[in-house]
Amino acid sequence: MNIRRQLLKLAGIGALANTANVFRIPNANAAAVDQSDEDPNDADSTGPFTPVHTLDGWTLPYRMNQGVKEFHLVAEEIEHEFAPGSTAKCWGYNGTTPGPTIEAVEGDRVRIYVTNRLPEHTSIHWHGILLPSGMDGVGGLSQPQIKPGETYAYEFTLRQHGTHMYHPHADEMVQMALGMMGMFIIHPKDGEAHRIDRDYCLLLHNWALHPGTYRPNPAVMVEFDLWTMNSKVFPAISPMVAGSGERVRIRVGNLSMWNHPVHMHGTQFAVTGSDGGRWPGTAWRTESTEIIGVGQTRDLEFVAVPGDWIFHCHMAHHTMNAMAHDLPSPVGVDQSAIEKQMQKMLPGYQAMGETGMAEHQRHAQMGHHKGPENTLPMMMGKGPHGDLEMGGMFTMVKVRDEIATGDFRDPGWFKNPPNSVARRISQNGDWGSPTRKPRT
Ligand SMILES: [Cu+2]
Repeated sequence: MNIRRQLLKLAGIGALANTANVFRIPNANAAAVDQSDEDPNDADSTGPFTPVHTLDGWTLPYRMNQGVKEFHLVAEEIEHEFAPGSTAKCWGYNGTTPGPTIEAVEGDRVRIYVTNRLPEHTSIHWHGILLPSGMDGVGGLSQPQIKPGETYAYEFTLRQHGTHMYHPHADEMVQMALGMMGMFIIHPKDGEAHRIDRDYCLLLHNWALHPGTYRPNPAVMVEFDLWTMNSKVFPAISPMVAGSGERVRIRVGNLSMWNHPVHMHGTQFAVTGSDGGRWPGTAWRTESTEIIGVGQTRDLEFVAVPGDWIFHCHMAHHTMNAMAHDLPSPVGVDQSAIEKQMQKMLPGYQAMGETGMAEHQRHAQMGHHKGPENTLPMMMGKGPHGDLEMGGMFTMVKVRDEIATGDFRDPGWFKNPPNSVARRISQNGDWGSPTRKPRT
């Protein structure tokens, strides 16, 4: 995301043009890295925070106005790309879905302007944030709806820290289905108890962007086409990069319509917090999979170990792109007769699935299955050893010894040390004498 372009865009919003301060992005401090293994909650505070890195997204600049941190969100229709080959008319904030991450510090007084450039009214609810009832953003209850063309101001003092979200509380079904949501990160006022070297955040969402269409369908309740991290699908989701030994936090929020068991390879993470703030050490859990329920956030923390480690939802359909859900299973079915019939109508048609679906990606890449326009193949992505056969909520944590602090660039594929890669022993299915349970 080009931050400069976003700043220029914000500068064009007339209501804020007349101020002494410019919007700026929160800064990292230069505190030393603390890699001790002691209970982080017992450690001395390391002072100011490490700013969050919104995967494939951006942080909303703010400006100071007489001691108040001012932000400006603009609700508007946008053109969004889920991955090259799939774009849609979505609704978001300040040009993107998810909207920019709001980042502030416990104790801050914040004023958030919300301008509505949508064709219908809206409001914003600050999900999980403790505030006066009239600032809660429920249209019709806590405030009048924000009509098209209007700007409202929300103002409150942040009395907590943690991983929070924002979203409309007006025609919520439509507005969230079209992409209106964002993260709201509040750092602890005394700094982190244990320094975090990389602080990522991402929002999980689902979209009913049916094959061949260009606008998500808000009426769909179950059968979604795209499963996203920060509104992107694999392979368009960037890897999360870290240096070996760095302490990494991944903050995950879920404003989709499903719960997502997020699983990470290569390490065990501690679940250390949520929109309830950072949990006491006695409440931490060591896991490799954590269910992020609808409307929940979770902080996952670990010390990075070298390698390419995948990070994905464990619902197997959530790591696929658009597909037909309601067909009979082709596995084990001889489709040769059907294939001949289909080829009369669709030259080049190839039946698939008799031996499983692994051939899908290869066929799609060879052009055998020209899907509808604006539709991604179900399986995508290439690794150093071949097709990855993935899509949707799937990315990688790439950890390298030589990554510099603050470098988020994709380092390419991991070079495994010699004799540490699974290897072929035989190409004969009768090789060896494995113990098998006799048939009765
Ligand atoms: Cu999922």
